[in-house]
Amino acid sequence: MEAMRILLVDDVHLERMQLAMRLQRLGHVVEAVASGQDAIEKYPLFDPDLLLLDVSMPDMSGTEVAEQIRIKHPDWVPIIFLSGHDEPEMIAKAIDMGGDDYIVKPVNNIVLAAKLKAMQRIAYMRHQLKDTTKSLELANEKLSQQVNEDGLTKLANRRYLDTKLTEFISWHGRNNFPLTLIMLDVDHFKLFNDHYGHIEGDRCLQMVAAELKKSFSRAGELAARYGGEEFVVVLSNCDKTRAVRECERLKQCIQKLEIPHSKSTTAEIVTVSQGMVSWVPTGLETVDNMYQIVDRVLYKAKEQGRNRFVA
Ligand code: GH3
Ligand code: MG
Ligand code: MG
Ligand code: MG
Repeated sequence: MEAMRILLVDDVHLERMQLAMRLQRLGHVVEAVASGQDAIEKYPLFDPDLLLLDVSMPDMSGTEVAEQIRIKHPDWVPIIFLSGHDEPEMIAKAIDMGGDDYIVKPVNNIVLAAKLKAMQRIAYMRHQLKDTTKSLELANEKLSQQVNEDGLTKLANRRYLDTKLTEFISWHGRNNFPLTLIMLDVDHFKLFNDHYGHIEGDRCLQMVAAELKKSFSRAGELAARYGGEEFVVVLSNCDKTRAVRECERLKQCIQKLEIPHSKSTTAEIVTVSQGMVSWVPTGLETVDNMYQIVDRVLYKAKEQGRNRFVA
């Protein structure tokens, strides 16, 4: 049996000393105290693996001590009560009050060792369960993040965008608030890839995405990768006046990145074109309807010479 840190509480000096010695002989580290108050004070300092608690003590009974420790320290530590009484009601009550087991005095050595072993086994299984639960929670968290995230840019992905936009449409429809949808497309990106290579192309998308993430990180704002070199921004409760300002600001932000693009036929740097729609939804629009509409507007921005937005 592995050594345990045992906090022993008994008001009778001789009994306490004898039991402490026997526990030490079994290889355990023992802290022995004479009252419930001492036990409560010692508990956090000693940090025991197990409590041996005398039930009958003058100032504070063992069950009261157990109750207080259970309230103060939610992290479970096994408690074994010690008592000269072997009436079934006493045993049942002690266990009701938060005890895990009960040993009748005089304490028999074999029974003591066996019960310590049982508690140790439970504590060990509990630790294992906790570890497993923790790693499952972490894995779960990571997974649900990955499900909604685009791997390259770490922006929300298309799947998340579809879900959120659907919610936004019905909420704004119900509340009669304006909703804004912006679709952006990197200009001459095929030429960029052809000239600088796919890796640089990926880096360029990451930089544009980081800018979007920074620009639209408040509540009610969502930036997502729609697909390829196309992104979508959704702005809750945003009318056309504000949306125009946002598009202009975004255009400037991307320009300020000054990502060289020597093969662009419209600028020397990477730019984006944007299509924007602001409307008060009826609530019946589908996301595909809306993508189609905003894509048509984006096409106009391309036609008109790129590095601009059309509303
Ligand atoms: P336009 O200004 O009209 O938008 O021209 P464009 O060249 O940007 O448009 P086009 O749709 O012809 O090309 C888009 C290019 O984007 C083609 C495709 O290879 C590239 N692309 C799409 N996804 C990725 C990606 O994840 N990484 C990289 N490096 N390139 C991508
Ligand atoms: Mg006593
Ligand atoms: Mg495109
Ligand atoms: Mg493009």
